[in-house]
Amino acid sequence: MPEASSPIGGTAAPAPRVFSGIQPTADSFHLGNYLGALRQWVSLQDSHEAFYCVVDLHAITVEHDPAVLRRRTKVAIAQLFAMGVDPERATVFAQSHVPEHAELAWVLGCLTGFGEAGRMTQFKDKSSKQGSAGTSVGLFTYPILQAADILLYTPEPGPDEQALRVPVGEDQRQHLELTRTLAGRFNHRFGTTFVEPEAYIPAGAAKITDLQEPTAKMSKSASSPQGIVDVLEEPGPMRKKIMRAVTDTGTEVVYDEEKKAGVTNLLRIYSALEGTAIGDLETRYAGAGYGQFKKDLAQLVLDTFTPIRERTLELLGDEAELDRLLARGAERASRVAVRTMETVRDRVGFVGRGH
Ligand code: ATP
Ligand code: LTN
Repeated sequence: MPEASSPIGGTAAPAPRVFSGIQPTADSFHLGNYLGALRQWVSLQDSHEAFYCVVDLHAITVEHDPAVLRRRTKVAIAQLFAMGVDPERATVFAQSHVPEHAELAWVLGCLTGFGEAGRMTQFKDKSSKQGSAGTSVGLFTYPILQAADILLYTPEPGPDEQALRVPVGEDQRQHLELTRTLAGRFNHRFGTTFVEPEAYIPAGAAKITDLQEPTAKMSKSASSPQGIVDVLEEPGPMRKKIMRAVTDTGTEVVYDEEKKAGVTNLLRIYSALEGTAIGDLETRYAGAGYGQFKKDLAQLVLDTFTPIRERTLELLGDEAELDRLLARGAERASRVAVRTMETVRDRVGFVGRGH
């Protein structure tokens, strides 16, 4: 029997690994990112060897401004630390600092069918918004780069192999399935190299919807400013947005995905932030009306995000320190990525450089 895993630094078997990535495509992360993914990043670092990546290569799959990308990458990193990702325990880095990501993506791309890549729903959504002239090949191969991100950090496969967990929101499930398929295909053709990663999707908070359009995902690129609650938002506007969130006719605070999508979304957010079951919230607000419910929810969101905003601004005030932390993350990530890539090159049949 394999020994139970222990926290990093313990003496038993090594901790399972966790890998996740987020794009620096906005001036702030939002409530959906926080509840669907980032909050798990923080809690998983206690029990896992964690690798967290700001995926700037993915961010150029749509048109971008270089200066804006550079700033957003720094803001993204600062927010991760402000939320509680600990640079001592977790490896936090920028994807472009570790060139093996692009190299493995090429190899995996050569194992991916054209039709298989064409079935990715995120590509279909995003390319329909860009129009065919604006859709890059990079947007098409985006999920393959994501598979490479994850598989570079594979633990050693074998009978006692450690898990490779990937905390993401529900919208990423299909990309995770593709990653598993590609890992299995590579292993089958070239010998067992990768552990198949597992999606780690939080129940309940996996999909937070737009405050103004409660059937659509809250999204950095698609939501209107009124539909999205930014982590770095000022308290005044944040409160207003929640008070103005679309609810439904009627007054009862009850969960009903079909008939009351707006209230249901707010209940999910409340439940995830406070750690209270939805049923208990329904009881608490029975007969109280939407106003009181929204007012309390706004306060809860403010209490959660205000310290994160303040800490982010503080961290951004010391760029030299942020750069130092990024360099350290890149160095740690490279140690793993370089080794995986050496094995991949050898298995695929590339001639060694013969030192
Ligand atoms: P974009 O609109 O640019 O695609 P996004 O807002 O969807 O961006 P991503 O950078 O794609 O954000 O996602 C980062 C992480 O947050 C992913 O793990 C994703 O699953 C999760 N996530 C994004 N939006 C939501 C949401 N509305 N509810 C739950 N999780 C979400
Ligand atoms: N595609 C993801 C971002 C992402 C990612 C990853 C997530 C890129 N590489 C690796 C998990 C693991 C998104 O759009 N949210």
